[in-house]
Amino acid sequence: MPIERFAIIDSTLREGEQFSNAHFTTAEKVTVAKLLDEFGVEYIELTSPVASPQSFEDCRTIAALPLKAKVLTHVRCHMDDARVAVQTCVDGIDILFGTSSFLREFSHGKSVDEIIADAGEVITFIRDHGKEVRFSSEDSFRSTEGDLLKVYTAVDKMGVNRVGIADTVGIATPRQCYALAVELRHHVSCDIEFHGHNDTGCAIANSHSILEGGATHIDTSVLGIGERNGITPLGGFVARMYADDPAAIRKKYDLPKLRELDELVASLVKIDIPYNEFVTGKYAFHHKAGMHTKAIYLNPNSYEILDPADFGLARTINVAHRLTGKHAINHRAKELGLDFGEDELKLITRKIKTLADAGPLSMDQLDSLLRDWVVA
Ligand code: HCA
Ligand code: CU
Repeated sequence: MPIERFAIIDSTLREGEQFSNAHFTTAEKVTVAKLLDEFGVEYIELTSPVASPQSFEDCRTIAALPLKAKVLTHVRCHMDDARVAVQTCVDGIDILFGTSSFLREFSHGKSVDEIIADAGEVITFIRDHGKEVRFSSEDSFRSTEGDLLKVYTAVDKMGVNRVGIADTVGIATPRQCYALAVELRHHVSCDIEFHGHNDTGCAIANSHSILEGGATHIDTSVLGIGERNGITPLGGFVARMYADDPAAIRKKYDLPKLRELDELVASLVKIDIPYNEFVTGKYAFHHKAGMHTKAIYLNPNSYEILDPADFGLARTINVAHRLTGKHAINHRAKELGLDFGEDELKLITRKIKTLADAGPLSMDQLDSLLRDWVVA
């Protein structure tokens, strides 16, 4: 599958509910789901209907909304859960079973053959109800490759729409992700989903690498919220894909909605958008050093791979500081309707740098200095 044909499974309303500060009301979930749909994610994943009575109702409510995105819920690979999940009218059900030696020893205690047998019953049941089904192996990267491939091959034959690779503990590297997808492609014909935690900051790189290896679906959440420090952030992942092919991503997603999504979810979970958040962080499009700003004025592409305008945002060029340069100052002067010759500009720049050495200058101070220079 060509890399541009990937799909996003946004899990803000499932993995994101596992974020420490998250507690979404039904109305909030509906608002988030609608905005994700307007943005254009292909799937929206919801908390298990078995989690609580309200979670069950919320699945039904969101599944009944007129969304373009397919609605999924997420349950353990267990008939008790599957029976409840099919009653919620979602489009598909993501099921999960741990194959790592840790989980086999310390969690469910089942052998690989027992896992396959249990999965068979659940998958057949879900398919018989006309729903999409995905089988994912929790903690995939600490499972032996032999066990993983055996389970994935078996569930592929049972007719799952997707197998899921889950980096539950955030241990995987981009190279491992790529290699696993390439290997898996030789064994299964269904789609391949990736769910990656971000404990060591590799979630976006892992998502991109695994797509290059042959995966098709990537789990994200708004601002990356989830267990611990979360998973692949929607904005960062979209930025990564945009860097590969801006036109394709502009067509696929309503990019200016990203800011609304980040702001909405940040306020719901009572956090600030991190200053260095991809795309929507306060300083994501700030340019400062003289060498950078000179080039940015001539061609923004020289120091920007993301065009802020595509995301409904604007760049800021910082002029009033000691790293400034005469091009930046000239530009600001022109914005104020002032015209200086080359020699004067050099003098003004030196003066500004000297003043700024004493401490930060405000834009107002800089503007006054430029205006007063004319008068003087
Ligand atoms: C968890 C489960 C999960 C599931 C991922 C998946 C994980 O909360 O521990 O279904 O693919 O990270 O393994 O989120
Ligand atoms: Cu997870």
